[in-house]
Amino acid sequence: MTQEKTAVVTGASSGIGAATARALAGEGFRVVCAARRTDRIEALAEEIGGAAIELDVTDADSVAALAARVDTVHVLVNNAGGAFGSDPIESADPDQWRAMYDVNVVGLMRVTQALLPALRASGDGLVVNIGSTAGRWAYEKGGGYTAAKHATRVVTETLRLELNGEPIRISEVAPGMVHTEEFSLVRFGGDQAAADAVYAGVADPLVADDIAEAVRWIASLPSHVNVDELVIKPRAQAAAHKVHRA
Ligand code: 8X3
Repeated sequence: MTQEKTAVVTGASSGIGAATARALAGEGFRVVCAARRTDRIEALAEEIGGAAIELDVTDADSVAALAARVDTVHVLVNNAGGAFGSDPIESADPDQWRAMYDVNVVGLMRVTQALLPALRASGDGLVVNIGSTAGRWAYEKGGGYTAAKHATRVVTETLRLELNGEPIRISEVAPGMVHTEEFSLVRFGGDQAAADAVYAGVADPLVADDIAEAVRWIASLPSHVNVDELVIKPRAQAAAHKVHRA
């Protein structure tokens, strides 16, 4: 059976998702770019010769509609996610915490559930979950996000256990400080100065392409090689609280 290999990337409208879609297309995959903002994913799909499918990972019908349009998937990159708010636990907004759990954890679970038949149909599937160093350490005013990303990590491990014996690899790529156009801006509710302060004085934070390259590499490995987890930080970041600033 000859077939072009298909990759699905969620959250493909910007940042790590868009860069990963480009990198996988460069690796020869037909990439389904999935996200809410159709104008962006349509432009990206045209650029890389892939397809665009509107997707809201927090909406069960939207996820079902995606699954109905793909019958074979070799690579699923669960990238859709984000941080909302930067309050200490004492004053944190439960709705923001729910929203973070919904997109980073339940959304990932929903998409994975829905695409498992297509991953199995490939005969050689790979799921790459985009986690975070926030799934490895705690920091003040990040409780809702770090809790969600710790969950992403555990869900990834659980899936690997549950699918053991099947021809599906399960990886987590966990980036530290990545300077993308939207991540911090969204976290700080559109406050550009607050978003810029995250990266102030840091000579070279990671960029989306750095993480995309890691996903591309994992997807390029022989089928018996499972990269369980890959933590990637910029040289300037030794730990959550240890970032070298000029
Ligand atoms: C993003 C990394 O440092 O903002 O996932 O938690 S951090």
